Amino acid sequence: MATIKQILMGITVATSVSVLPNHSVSAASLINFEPVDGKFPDGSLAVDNMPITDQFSSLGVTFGIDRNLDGLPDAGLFPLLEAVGPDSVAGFQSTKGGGNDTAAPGFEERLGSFFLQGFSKEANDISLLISYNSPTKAASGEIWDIDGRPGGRFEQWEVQALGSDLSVIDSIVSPAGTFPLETAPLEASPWFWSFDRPQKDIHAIRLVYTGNTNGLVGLAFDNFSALAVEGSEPEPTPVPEPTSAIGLLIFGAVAYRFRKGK
Ligand SMILES: [Ca+2]
Ligand SMILES: [Ca+2]
Ligand SMILES: [Ca+2]
Ligand SMILES: [Ca+2]
Repeated sequence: MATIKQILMGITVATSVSVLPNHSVSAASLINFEPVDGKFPDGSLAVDNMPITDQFSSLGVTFGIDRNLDGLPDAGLFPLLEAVGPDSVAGFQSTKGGGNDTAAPGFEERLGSFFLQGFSKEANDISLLISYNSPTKAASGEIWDIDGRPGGRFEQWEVQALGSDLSVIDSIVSPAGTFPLETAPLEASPWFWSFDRPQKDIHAIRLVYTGNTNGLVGLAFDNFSALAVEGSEPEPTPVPEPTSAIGLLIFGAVAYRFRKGK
């Protein structure tokens, strides 16, 4: 007769199979531009105003600027790392945070210490391009501080997903920034966007400015989830509860008796 130990061994095997990890998408694909021990994944030191290009290539993406909108990064143009808080270069003005590059109250942790900004404050220098080594099905990210201006002027963005031929296959348009800034919901705050396609056909993502302000346009970009919509990652398969282990024990005992009775 099968001993209790043998039955329990069977349960152990069943249990270890049922909790095989399902970590194909992990939080590691979230790029928040926060260095770990001062460094980015490629080992480079994080320095304010440094160009961001291939520091995150180990996560399957590279960053560039696509001024001529051909889907390819333009030589000599690149987005720049920007440190939170007032310093020599400002990424965005904040009336709610009390100074340049400062998040509205409640969003400080979300912004962290660094974010990404465009090459300059000209509209065509801030078409951020994120190129994939291999296509993705989904992605998400945040554009911060979409401002309004007096006289009905506003900042606005179109986030574009580019297909295999680098044409636009999907797009999302942001809300228009509102004025006055003191009561504007997007002032010094994030606007979250996401794509979730039926198949892996996103080869690049591009942010194009569609607002109607004249000059002095800023881009502040953060919390890019390269391979999945942030927060939608699959949960690890739960460990079977004790009741199901008992069920297995009963099943094992019944199966043994059935075999023995044959
Ligand atoms: Ca950040
Ligand atoms: Ca280009
Ligand atoms: Ca700054
Ligand atoms: Ca602002």
